Amino acid sequence: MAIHSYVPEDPLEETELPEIVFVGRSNVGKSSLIRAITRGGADVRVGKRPGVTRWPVFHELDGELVLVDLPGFGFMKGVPRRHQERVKDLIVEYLETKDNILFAVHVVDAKALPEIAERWERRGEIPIDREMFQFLNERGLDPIVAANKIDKIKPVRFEEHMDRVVEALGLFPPWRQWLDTVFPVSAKTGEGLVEFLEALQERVRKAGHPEFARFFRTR
Ligand SMILES: Nc1nc2c(ncn2[C@@H]2O[C@H](COP(=O)(O)OP(=O)(O)OP(=O)(O)O)[C@@H](O)[C@H]2O)c(=O)[nH]1
Ligand SMILES: [Mg+2]
Repeated sequence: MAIHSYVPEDPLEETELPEIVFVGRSNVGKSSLIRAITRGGADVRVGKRPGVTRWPVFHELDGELVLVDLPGFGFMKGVPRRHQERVKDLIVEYLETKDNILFAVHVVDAKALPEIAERWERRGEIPIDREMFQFLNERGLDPIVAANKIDKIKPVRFEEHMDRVVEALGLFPPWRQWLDTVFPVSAKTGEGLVEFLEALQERVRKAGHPEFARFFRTR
């Protein structure tokens, strides 16, 4: 497959091609995951130039389907709050405006999410990931959750930890009842990627594009 990675001038106007959007907080591993599922084919560094870092990066597969690496929302180290707000607005506008999105992949840091969410709840606030997950559902974007960085979770704690991950998203535990929605993965070790790729195949078929399943082969 041929992959063309680029930063579009105006992401809202850019393309009529079907898209799969990758959304999630900063640093959860959106770009790493895109790199992993394309077996390194996607050049995820294109967005890393100063000034364009916080803009969506498009990875066009065979000129037919676009994987959109949206900028990370929420806290970003060393980035002014005003800018963080602008990024969030851009993401919401993007998800509200575009009508060529097949579905969304909501990437979370499975290791860090429970504690972050529990901290927000103690302050009486709705965790931002729960808000985003609900928004994606309401918007009809049929989100699939990539619970990334599972290599950082102690195996003996895994089940209990994943229950807290789904709770952070507003879903009821046990997490195993969400096996068609929540996929524990590690972009670093490759764990869980086969199941995640199979889910992507199923989703593009469901979205009426069986021809795109070839982009997500498991070998
Ligand atoms: N241990 C571990 N680290 C990971 C994994 N995936 C990504 N990382 C690391 O997490 C950091 C962030 O990864 P990125 O892929 O840049 O995250 P991102 O969501 O694209 O971040 P932004 O573009 O800033 O929003 C990097 O240091 C990665 O090496 C994983 O599965 N396990
Ligand atoms: Mg990134």
